[in-house]
Amino acid sequence: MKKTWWKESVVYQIYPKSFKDSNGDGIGDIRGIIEKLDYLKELGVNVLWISPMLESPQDDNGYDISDYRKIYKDYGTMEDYETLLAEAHKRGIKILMDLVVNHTSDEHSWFVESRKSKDNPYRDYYIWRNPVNGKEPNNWGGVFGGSAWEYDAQTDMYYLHLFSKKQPDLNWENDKVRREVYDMMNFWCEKGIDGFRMDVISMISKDQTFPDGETHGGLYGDFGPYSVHGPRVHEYLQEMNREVLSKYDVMTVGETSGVTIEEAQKYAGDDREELNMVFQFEHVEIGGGDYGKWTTERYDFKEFKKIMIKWQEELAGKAWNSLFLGNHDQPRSVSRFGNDNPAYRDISAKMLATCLHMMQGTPYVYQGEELGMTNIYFDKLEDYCDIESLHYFTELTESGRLTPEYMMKCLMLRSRDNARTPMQWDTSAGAGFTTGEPWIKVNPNYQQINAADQLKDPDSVFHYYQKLIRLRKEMDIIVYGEFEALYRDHDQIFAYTRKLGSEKLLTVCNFSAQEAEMELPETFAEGAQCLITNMGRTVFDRKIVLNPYEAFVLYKKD
Ligand code: TEU
Ligand code: CA
Repeated sequence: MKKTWWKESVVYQIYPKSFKDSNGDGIGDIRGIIEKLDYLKELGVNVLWISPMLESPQDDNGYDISDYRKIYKDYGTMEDYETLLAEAHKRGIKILMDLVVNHTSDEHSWFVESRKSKDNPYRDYYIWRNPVNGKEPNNWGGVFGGSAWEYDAQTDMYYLHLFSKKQPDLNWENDKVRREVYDMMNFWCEKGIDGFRMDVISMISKDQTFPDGETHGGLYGDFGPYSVHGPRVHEYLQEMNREVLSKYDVMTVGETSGVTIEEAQKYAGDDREELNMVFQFEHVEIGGGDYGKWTTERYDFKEFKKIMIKWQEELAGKAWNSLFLGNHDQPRSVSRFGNDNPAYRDISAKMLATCLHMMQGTPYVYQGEELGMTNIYFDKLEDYCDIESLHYFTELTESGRLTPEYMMKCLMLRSRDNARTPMQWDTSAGAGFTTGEPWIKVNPNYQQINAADQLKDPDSVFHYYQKLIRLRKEMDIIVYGEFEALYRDHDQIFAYTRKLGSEKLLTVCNFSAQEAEMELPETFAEGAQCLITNMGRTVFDRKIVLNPYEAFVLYKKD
């Protein structure tokens, strides 16, 4: 297998609004990130993916960009950004920019021009369609609820927005749009960034006939089959690769929700000149009910295990995996896949980290995950800030599909705001995130869960992550070893081996709050060395009774 730095990296995702506020206005900023670079260095990560920091009216916290060459004023200046790049590079840390080019903000100058008239030179930068029978051009619903089309009286036409109406979709069919995007990417590469995380890159090409989608009993039609992995997406990415990516030593990861194994190989296959890897979402989309993610049902462990194993096995030798359990759109991983009850919080956070970080692929740590930060469980609608949560609360309760009480429970478990509460740095007011009033409430458990305490405690979740990251740096087998699943049908245990030459590794994780019995595979029953354990186990007999959420990794060299 070809060795490259991005296969050997551990990425840390920063959500800048909630990471560290340096000037007391309650909003995280670039100076704040610079202050914490030493913390990240100590954790051991070597790549940062920072969610969008460009000029934006913040309808979707920066995923609505109004100027691709300007830093958002509340985050700082271009000079601050250049300092951040230099300071990160000094510490051996690379920076990925979040590239949001499926859509812009409606306040971007291109859209301001585009909506002015049908013959404006920027008209075709976006997707405009005539009304059909006085209504929307088709039945597509947007990802945040409502129709995906917005009527614009100025020219009596509709524009497409797969996300909020303040996020009009760019028209990638237009050569000029693609040229603008590549020029902008080159601009940032020249500035010295080290790669891109590409926002909903799988949606940039749309079926130009814009057919109605299936409603599956819901209010709107599904645009999926016509604009996810659309007809020209691979052609565009190959062009982007020629025009930009191939000219620099950059790392790329595409956000491709709904991607299948076959499709992932097209985006990120070793032999294709598109992206380095993609995010697949099957494991975080388990258990979608009639209303997608809005359900209180807990995930099914066996289903989860099956999906994780499938991606390990089927991409092996063909494309590279990205490994994650959380991000800024997902609930906190310990609350969702582990157990955030104080009795099990630390131990299950460590178990989840063990399971993920010993797999093949590039691991992504979402800010605060290295502390075992949990969901916030807001019980008042006023506390929520995210447009997705607020839009769906209205849409699903007003249409009588879900009761307000049930929807509040869904939000507690699934709202994106769970991941967006401020980083918990210490026990001071504002959790050390801000000296002012934070833009979103701090989780009150910052007194128990915070970086300052964990840095002092050698047994903390932080130090456990630090060790996992160090092991990956030191051992090729963790990066390149061949994956093999064990006990596939066990309903509590997730276990697998890795193999490289004469080296072998065994990872064992108990995903349940009950004890679990197992038998060690023969090779590991004698003379194996324990690389890491979340419970201090020292005896590894043939028969083992695992404690709730116990995890360990054994190593053997023949
Ligand atoms: O997310 C894409 C996406 O599909 C998400 O909307 C996802 O389905 C949803 O968050 C699950 O609840 C990306 C960004 O990660 C997200 O933050 C943006 O809101 C979105 O694109 C639009 O740019
Ligand atoms: Ca600030």
